[in-house]
Amino acid sequence: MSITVNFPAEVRDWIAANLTRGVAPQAIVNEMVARNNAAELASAMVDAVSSAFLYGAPLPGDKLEVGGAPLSYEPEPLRVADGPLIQLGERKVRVLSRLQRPAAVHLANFLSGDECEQLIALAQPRLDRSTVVDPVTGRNVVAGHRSSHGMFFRLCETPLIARIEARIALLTGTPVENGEGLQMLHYEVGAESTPHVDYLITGNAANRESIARSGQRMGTLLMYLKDVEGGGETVFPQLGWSVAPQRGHALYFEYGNRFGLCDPSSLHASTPLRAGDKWVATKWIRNRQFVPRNPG
Ligand code: PD2
Ligand code: ZN
Repeated sequence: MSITVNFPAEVRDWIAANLTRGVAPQAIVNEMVARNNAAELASAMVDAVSSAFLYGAPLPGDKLEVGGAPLSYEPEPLRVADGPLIQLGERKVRVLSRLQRPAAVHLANFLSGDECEQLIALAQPRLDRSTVVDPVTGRNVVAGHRSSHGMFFRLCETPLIARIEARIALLTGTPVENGEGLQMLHYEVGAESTPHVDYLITGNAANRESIARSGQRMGTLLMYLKDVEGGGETVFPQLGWSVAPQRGHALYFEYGNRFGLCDPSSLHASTPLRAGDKWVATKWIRNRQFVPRNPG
């Protein structure tokens, strides 16, 4: 049986701030109990906020159902056509492998060699240190977990980019407008991206505003623009699965379901590059039209 209790916004935000700072859930419960809260209630409140973080779901409102069904992610099939070959406009791509959870497909021949080289040439002069949103302040900061250099193209910025974005839309069955601008990443020896999920965790105001403007992220397409000589694999630590970059190959994985919950098994990373360099183009796809923070 479940009961509904009041969940004051200031208590919820205090729990969210502590989780964001990395305080262990049990330590937060202990602190609440020390402040004369019932242990079951404190646990339910901390669970509700940490599950919202885990699944990229909105933070709980001012009423909480204690003893109700816990949040959990229900997997859905990939929105990509079946079969070993997929025709995307004038281009035929080959399926190398598929995975059920996270829903993923690894493709060969997604980009031509010439397209890879053109993307690199366009991005090279505009590279900067990669940044991420700081989970505490919501500001853009040079990423501790991302030691690559990067840049973003605007949507359909050049005919080449518009052509590739149309291909991505065909592959994923999503409108071009749902895509964020194409991100280019360049890794040199030693550079890596530590384990993270690509969906937006609702613990900071910048992410919540971004979700309010454009919806949650539901999928990621990684396009590899160059073979790597050592390291630099995209890995999924919860699966023990890794993908070695090869020029023209792409990896598409989906993590957002129709209930707006996201799949924590999509946790992934790029292992430290040991030799050569690595170029990758990333397309993050929202569940509705992407509206940038500073359009223009
Ligand atoms: O470059 C990669 O393999 C990689 C790994 C993890 C890229 C991203 N995440 C990303 O762009 O989100
Ligand atoms: Zn990522």
